[in-house]
Amino acid sequence: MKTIRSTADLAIFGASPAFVEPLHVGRPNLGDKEALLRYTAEIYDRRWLTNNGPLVQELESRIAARLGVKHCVAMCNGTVALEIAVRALGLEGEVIIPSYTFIATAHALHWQAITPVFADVDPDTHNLDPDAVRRMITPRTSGIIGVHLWGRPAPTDALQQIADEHGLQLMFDAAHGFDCSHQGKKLGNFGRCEVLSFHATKVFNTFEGGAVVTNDDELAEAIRLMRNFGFAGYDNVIHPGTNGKMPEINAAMGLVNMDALGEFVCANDRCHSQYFAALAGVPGLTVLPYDRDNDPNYQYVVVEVGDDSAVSRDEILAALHAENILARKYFWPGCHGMQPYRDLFPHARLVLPNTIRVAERVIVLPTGPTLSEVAIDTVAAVINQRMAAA
Ligand code: T4K
Repeated sequence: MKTIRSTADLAIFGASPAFVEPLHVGRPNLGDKEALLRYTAEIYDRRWLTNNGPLVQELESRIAARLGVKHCVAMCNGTVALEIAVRALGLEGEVIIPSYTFIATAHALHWQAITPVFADVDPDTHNLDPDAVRRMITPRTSGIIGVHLWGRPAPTDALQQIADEHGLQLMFDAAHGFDCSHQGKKLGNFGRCEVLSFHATKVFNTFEGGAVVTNDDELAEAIRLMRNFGFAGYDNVIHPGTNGKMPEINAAMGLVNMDALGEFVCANDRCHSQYFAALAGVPGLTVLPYDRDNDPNYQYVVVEVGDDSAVSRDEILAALHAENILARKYFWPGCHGMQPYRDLFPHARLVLPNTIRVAERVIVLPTGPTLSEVAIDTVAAVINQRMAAA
């Protein structure tokens, strides 16, 4: 098998894929291995493995300080963090969310017998369209969950205004937005609370993990109780709760990765810039830009295949997959097209024209510290070659 070392090699790879090892979207970012092993030995010796251990507390303090929020409550994953936040806000009935998001945003509601109501997105930003949100409000609506998709800020002011006008709760799914800013503040400071994901595929990972961040003291207190079955000391349960705790080993990974976060973001920025330049002149393709003023983490390299493209999104994807470049079509087909929502709301698509359009156009490309310049050149060359062959 031939591994492509330069774009010139493309001419001769013939039936062999460009990469022997697949190129993945979401390859984990890893900090210093020795530091992780030292933390692991410490955990072992201390025999304190979970239940609000010292490393979890240290990680929470560091995240809160970094984001400039009063409270960070670390969790076992982002989905449970969403579920707990939804419950702590007392959401019920219907909650408005985008359909164009990872399925966890919808499931966190449905799992608690709350109806997710899908509002359309702005086709330029891929984030909730405030006018579409207004149209979906009913007497049963109790809240809105905005998603900062790709780490690009949702329209926080417009959503807050709608929430205030209608007496609704507003929270954000900031799973993609760790360490990104908006209006001079880090994401995490908007709505009543925001939810982070530290999954392996995220810019900052704790293997699995997540957190709720908030500036609201009472809410933070309730969320802390709910994370640990409602315990307020030995034998004293004062609140309904679940098990959302982050283990110490995950917090150790977080502390290690926190020290390397700057390098991860730098590598993502390098990849994004290189793709941006390499695909700039290709008719029909747009690499989504990030606003440097918002401290983007550049975790997602999102390419939109326009109507003027000679080749369809799926044809480009097939060409990439044939070369072992495992690009993805996040978040196709939108939550409304997945179960149980497809059966529950068969007409949802009628109010989601932009969602459908965007979901049919997006390709997410591999990125991150493991990607060399040659690899990115090769990915771009495969795309260019497929476009030229049309
Ligand atoms: N809200 C939003 C907006 C989200 O995007 C997410 C998660 C959540 C909420 C929920 O947060 P968590 O409960 O997950 O903390 C992945 C992630 O599993 C998911 O965390 C993430 N969003 C979503 C966008 O992406 P999949 O279905 O794409 O995962 P998978 O297994 O296909 O992995 C993606 C790629 O990463 C593959 O090409 C292989 C590579 N990979 C993956 C893992 C786990 C590795 O190379 N090494 C690994 O260890 O969902």
